[in-house]
Amino acid sequence: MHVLDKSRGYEHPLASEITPREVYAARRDWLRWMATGAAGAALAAWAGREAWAQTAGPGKLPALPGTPSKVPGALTMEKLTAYQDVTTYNNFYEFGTDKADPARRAGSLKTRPWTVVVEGEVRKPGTYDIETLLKLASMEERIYRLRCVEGWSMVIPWVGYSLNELIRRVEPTGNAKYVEFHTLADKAQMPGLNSRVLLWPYVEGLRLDEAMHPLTLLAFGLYGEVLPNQNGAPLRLVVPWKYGFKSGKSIVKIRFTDKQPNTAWNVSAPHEYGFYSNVNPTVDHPRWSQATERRIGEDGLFTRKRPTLMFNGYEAQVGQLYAGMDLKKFY
Ligand SMILES: Nc1nc2c(c(=O)[nH]1)N[C@H]1C(S)=C(S)[C@@H](COP(=O)(O)O)O[C@H]1N2
Ligand SMILES: [Mo]
Repeated sequence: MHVLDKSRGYEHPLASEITPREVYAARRDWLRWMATGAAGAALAAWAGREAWAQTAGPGKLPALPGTPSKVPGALTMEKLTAYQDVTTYNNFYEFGTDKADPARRAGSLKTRPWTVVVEGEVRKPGTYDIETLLKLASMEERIYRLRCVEGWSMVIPWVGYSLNELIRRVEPTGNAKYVEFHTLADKAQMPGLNSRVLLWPYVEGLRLDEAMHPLTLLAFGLYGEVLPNQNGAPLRLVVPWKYGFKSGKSIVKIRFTDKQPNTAWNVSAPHEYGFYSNVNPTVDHPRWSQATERRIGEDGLFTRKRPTLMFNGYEAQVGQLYAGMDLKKFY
């Protein structure tokens, strides 16, 4: 509900109607405007500290603040998808295939203690504790579009740091060409593992240069708080120019290899899901078009679908990674 302010002649919401999420979004928009340079670098830095100290997430989970990322392309100005939608409309097949299953069932996921094994073609393999990973590099806020291969999208404010911060520290050998991500597969905690929709564990992979790209995010939080279980707590990958399934949730192992990994979706339906899976409006899924997408939260009787952008709108940042490749062949 909005009221008319007669003295100013336009509508504004009553203070009592402003939710914490709207306060968050308003601060975020203001902060991003400051960070665009309009307000000057020094002022932006000051604004960052002040606004970040005050920023409240939805308040359900422990706070995990990050400073606005300086990585090119990392802060889209688009309207954020509501926290409610981001956390109740999920794909996390380990908890069931219905969009509502993860929010309903992932409460059983134990996120402490948690370790990530780093192995394969690296000079410094090892087992990294979640507390160590949380402190490994400084936390950044990244606001990314997320495009699911099913034809819907969201805009999500993640908190984390570039995966390359971790990769650099483990020192890949000259043989490391690909990175494999294994996510948790524990039947005691994950009822969806009884189904044969996929071969468990859920494995995904990237080429090493894709994994090293600064936009490839190791995410620990969203909306200024730690990740809700249904979004892949305590840590997950976010690769914004690829279909969402490339971004594995609840990662337990990172393996460096010289061979292209067999990934869960590619193994289950190779003609439908390729290893690359870059968002591409000109390469359709065999069963549906990828030219447009439905932005979650915008659905309405007269809402038009949005055009899907090449590399999900990150072409300027990542197009070079695929120079000379036939993207119809390497889908
Ligand atoms: N372990 C695991 N990771 C996963 C999935 C999954 O089923 N299991 N689904 C993927 C798909 S298809 C998408 S679209 C995104 C959804 O992330 P979100 O629920 O946080 O928006 O997670 C990806 N990561
Ligand atoms: Mo997806």
